[in-house]
Amino acid sequence: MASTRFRMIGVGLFVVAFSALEAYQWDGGPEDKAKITACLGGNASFPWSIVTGLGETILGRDWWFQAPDKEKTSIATYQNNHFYATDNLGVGFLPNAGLSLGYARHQDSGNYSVRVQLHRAKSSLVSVWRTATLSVADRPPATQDGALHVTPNDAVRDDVTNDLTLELHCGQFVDLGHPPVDVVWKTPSGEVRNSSYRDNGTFVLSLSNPVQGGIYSCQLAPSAPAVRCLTATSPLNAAAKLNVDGKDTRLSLLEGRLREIEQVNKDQNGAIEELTETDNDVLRRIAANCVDWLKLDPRSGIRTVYISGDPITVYCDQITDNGGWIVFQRRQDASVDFYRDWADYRKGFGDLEGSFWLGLDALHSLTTSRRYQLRVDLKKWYGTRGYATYSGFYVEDSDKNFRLHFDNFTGGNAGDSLSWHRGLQFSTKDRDHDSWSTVNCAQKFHGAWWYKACDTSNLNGHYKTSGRISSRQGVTWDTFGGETFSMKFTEMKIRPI
Ligand SMILES: [Ca+2]
Repeated sequence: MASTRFRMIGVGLFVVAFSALEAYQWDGGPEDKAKITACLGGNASFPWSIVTGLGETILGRDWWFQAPDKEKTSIATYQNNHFYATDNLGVGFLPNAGLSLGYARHQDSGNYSVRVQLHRAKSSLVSVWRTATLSVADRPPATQDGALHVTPNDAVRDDVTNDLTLELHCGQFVDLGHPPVDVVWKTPSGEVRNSSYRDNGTFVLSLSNPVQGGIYSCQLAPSAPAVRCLTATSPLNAAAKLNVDGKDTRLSLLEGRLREIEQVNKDQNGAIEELTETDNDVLRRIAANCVDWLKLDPRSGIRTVYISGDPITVYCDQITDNGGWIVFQRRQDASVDFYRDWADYRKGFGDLEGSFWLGLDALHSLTTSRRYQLRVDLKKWYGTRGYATYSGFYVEDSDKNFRLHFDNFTGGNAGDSLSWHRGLQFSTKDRDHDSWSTVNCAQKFHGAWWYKACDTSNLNGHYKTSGRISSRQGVTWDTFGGETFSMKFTEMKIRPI
């Protein structure tokens, strides 16, 4: 008995000593020695995160790679707020201690590990590790419920031609960097349509009015290459029945709704013609944002909104998520230089129909006139789209250097790369308000942003003409491609809550 009790006390002491030693905690990411599979040509990520204990400070992070039967090599480090990747093939930093890889190749299979170096108050340096094994395989892409899936999407009316179209969506693919395959559509009458239109990971078939009812199917094209994630004999296929005959169909409902809107517009146009000049001014002043404009004119375009009687010329996006968005930033080509000074960022620059920055003074006026949500839309060079939304967005005035505020990240497949910047002041190349005393982040990263030291997003960065970059000065959103992946297209927009 005595000997048993002695052993139990011994175990208890050991546990106390062990937990004091292991004060840090891993918080998220693959478990140690986890097995991860990536699609050939696709992305893989290890979103490791570590929480330090009392008296612990993270000094550095290193990532290592070891291919089977090869030496372990360093692939990236993070020191002094900088991420350095030794290989430029889409290696990216995820917040805290995570790593992302793009364009996975067979030779990328192997062990990936992160080493975090901690400094403890009483002792010296401690290194802690976590490892996961990546297998890059030719396998089917991720789809909804493991199969292609056909869904009718919202009917959309074209701004220009006024035609009503209905989209059928087939599949939901992970981002592979390239369209990996194509699908073949069959209409109810047996017509075969090859669709190469692919949007947001989904194959799209557009149908114009009048829409034929019956069964539509999509399946992988027989010519789909056996490379990347698919085999030529992949059985994935799907079908959906589209009923357009009854009055209760979705399409008919939407047509009816559009007719109602058209009638409202006609009524309003009639009313506007009868108004006096004074009444017109009153009517225009009612349009304080793009939701107001949506009721007057459902098309996207340049509009004037009024804040306390002052006009602001803006671009209204009336398509995205049912419209009503004031766009205040757009990048779509390199035609407009975004490496500009404080005065330019205050008053705005560029072309509202092209690439532009609306201006910080206007953004302050708009976002403090009422409560707004923020939406960020992103598009990669191979077409994959992402977005992120935030509630309660506003910026303070010039005296506060347009400090950034919002309540919460409210979702979106691009992930949250802005919360790190919450509460920070805006900086430009000539006005350094960042938190890095010896460096001007706007100069270092060739942009203008709510920099800290320095960024997890940089949408006013240097516009590049391809996705992968080495300088980290690009148009970046770390949780959507990493900090070495520059976007092809961005929009920042606001809508009243
Ligand atoms: Ca600085």
